[in-house]
Amino acid sequence: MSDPISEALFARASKVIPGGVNSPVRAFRAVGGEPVFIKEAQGPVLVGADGAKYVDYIGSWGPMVLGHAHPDVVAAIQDAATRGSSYGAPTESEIVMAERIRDAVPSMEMSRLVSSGTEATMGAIRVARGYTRRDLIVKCIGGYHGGADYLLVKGGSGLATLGEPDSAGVPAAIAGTTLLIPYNDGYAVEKLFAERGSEIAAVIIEPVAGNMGCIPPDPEWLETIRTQTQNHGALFICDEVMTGFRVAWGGAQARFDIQPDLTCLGKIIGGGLPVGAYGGRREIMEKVAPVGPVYQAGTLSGNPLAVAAGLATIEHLLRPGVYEDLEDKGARVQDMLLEHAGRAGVPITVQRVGSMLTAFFRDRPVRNWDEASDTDREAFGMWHAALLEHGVYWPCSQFEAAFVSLAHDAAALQTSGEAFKAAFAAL
Ligand code: HOZ
Repeated sequence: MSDPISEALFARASKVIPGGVNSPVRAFRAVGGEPVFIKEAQGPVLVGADGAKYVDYIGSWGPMVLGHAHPDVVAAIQDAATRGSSYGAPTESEIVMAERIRDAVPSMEMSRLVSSGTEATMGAIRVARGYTRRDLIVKCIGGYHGGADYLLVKGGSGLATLGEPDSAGVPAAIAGTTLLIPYNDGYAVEKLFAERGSEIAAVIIEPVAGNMGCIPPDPEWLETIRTQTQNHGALFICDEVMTGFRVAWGGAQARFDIQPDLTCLGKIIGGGLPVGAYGGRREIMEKVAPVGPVYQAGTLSGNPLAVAAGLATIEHLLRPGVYEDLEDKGARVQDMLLEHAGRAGVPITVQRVGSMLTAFFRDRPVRNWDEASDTDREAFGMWHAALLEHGVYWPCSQFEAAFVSLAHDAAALQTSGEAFKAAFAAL
């Protein structure tokens, strides 16, 4: 339920922007409404076009781990901007970023900065293909790794939300280079490698699925992917665009003890500005141009403003107790959801890893895409609308993770609890 000002803006936007939005997940299609337009944000709060305030659980789909307009991040961006916004030449800050990444995520001995998570996964896959001299990649049904053609096959996120898991415009020959496995299914991994192992360049997964809602990984499944890729000369790519610096300082690979060959980052390392990174073992990353034959480039790669915002964010995350705080806040939101759903007799399952979580509208756990899609999305849509009325901006799809930030203070959590109570009671 949007306000009259957002309605007018949406009507105007729809005339000049497809669907009125610059990314489909923002369109509220899955919850049967129209998007609330945002005019500003501060800490845990989004301010709508009409001035209404909402406790924000989208967090720009992941980057805003410190909350909005954090003073350190704002100062870093302002300071960088006074020294020029792009040079197209290397800077010391990019080295600091690569060193920080390597220190936090030791599997990323070398990394390359790009301008989005999509570019990061594209870069990692091209390197994997160049390194192995193979074409096939493996992804999960319901997994989402950005907008590259060969990744828009049985995709999660907006593709799942719109019910169009395979995008038009992707040539069949390109889609044919992508093989699929269900999330958390070790047997499927073994079977696929037994059949086509010598053709597979890489398996790419979200180590915590976030684009079909939040689904934690089975440790045995991760182990199977590691073993099978190693045995068959393929690479294991962890897409940590969402989980990097989010579920632990070292990302999901630290939390779940994974040793990937390549890792993709984004979101948090840009502090809300457009950044991505891919990296891994030196021997693999030295295939990247100009040292190696795998070409990848970008005018704005390592952009000084984005790197400044990212470094300011990461510096903050080095402070003691930060991840415990995120864990506590995430657990508090989970507890409130379960308490108020329980009282209202609404069957939900809340799945959480640290400060990312999903309230699935079903009474059993969700381990893969089939189970994520077996949820009561009509109830979710009504709940979402009721939350907005009570001042909470929850991700507008059952297939997206919600994000809690360090800025979610007692007042934000109290507003959230009251909104959860009212929204579940209204169902
Ligand atoms: N990974 C993000 C949400 N699942 C992408 C956001 C977008 O598509 O706009």
